[in-house]
Amino acid sequence: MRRERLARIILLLILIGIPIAILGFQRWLRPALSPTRVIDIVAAAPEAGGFQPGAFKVEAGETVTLRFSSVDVTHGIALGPGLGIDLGYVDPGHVKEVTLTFDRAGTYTFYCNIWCSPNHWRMRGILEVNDPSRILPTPQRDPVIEALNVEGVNIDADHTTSGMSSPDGTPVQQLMFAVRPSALRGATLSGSVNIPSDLNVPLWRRSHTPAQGLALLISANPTISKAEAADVVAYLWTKDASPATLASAALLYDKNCAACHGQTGDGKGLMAGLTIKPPAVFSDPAHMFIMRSDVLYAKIRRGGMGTDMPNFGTLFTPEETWALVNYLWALALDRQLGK
Ligand code: HEC
Ligand SMILES: [Cu+2]
Repeated sequence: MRRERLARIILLLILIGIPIAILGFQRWLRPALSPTRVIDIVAAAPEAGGFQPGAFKVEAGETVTLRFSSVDVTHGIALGPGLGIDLGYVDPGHVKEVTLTFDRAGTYTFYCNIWCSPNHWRMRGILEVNDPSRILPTPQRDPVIEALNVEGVNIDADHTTSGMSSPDGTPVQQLMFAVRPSALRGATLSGSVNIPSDLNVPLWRRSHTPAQGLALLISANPTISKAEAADVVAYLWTKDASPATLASAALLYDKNCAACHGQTGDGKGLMAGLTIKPPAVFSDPAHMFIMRSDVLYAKIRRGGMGTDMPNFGTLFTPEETWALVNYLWALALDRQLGK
């Protein structure tokens, strides 16, 4: 009788004790033994609370271990901008961790990069790095967006092809292409065409539309056909991106953009029906011929205004954003990827 009770108590101790011991090890002992601070972050779909904690602070120079776990579905965990950290999938009940030291003050974003729910793209948290020697956090000014403000460019202006004319005054019907402009064909044509000097300046192209380039090219080559001129413009707008840049942009695009904009840029991603405004169609050259690279850049970094286009300025570096812009041109203008 007595023995039986003892056995029962021991069994109970084992049943309760082991989980508590494991939990205790993870929660208290491991952080206490670890030379670095361990921060546990629990991921849940945004409607179930998102990341907990959603924001935290570390000191510059401090080494911290971030441990991500999921309580509902599989999430993908990445950290940016400029950290190059993508922890991949975190399945429910599993843990992925990373140990790092931030050498400078700044604000970083940890975010989910797989489509875990319709609200997936709201799934973000803030990691603030304090530098005790410098009280103010580094300001996040973006010279490209500031220049657009100074120029008076409205990056939210409606420039869909259903409008009568594009913001730069080009009548839209002029931009309906019978044949898709092709950077590939343009590359072979470009040697025999008179290319106005502006068109060879990357900064000029960045702040002008392909439609403006097309007009310049046609006036410098009176005998060229519109289709051929469009091919040459397609070549000029895509020639500077290296295959490596496009390959890394493709990874970012597939994870962060394709669910709305479609993998080929056709605007028909899985989430496309759920956005307030339809996602832009990058594979439509008529749409893209009236876009400017710096405006695309600004839009990606700042996001839309109540359109469901998320802001990515806290996720990606300026370089990563330009790579994405180049990738959009590649989708629009038939630049072979990886060549
Ligand atoms: C949740 C859906 C969603 C995701 C994810 C998304 N977008 Fe968008 N995007 C939109 C919608 C909707 C619009 C159209 C409304 C607007 O311009 O604000 C848009 C517009 C844009 C525009 C403006 C283009 C134009 O012609 O006006 C750019 C550039 C853009 N997205 C790039 C991206 C990139 C790059 C990514 C990934 C890093 C991305 N988007 C992810 C929904 C999304
Ligand atoms: Cu997600």
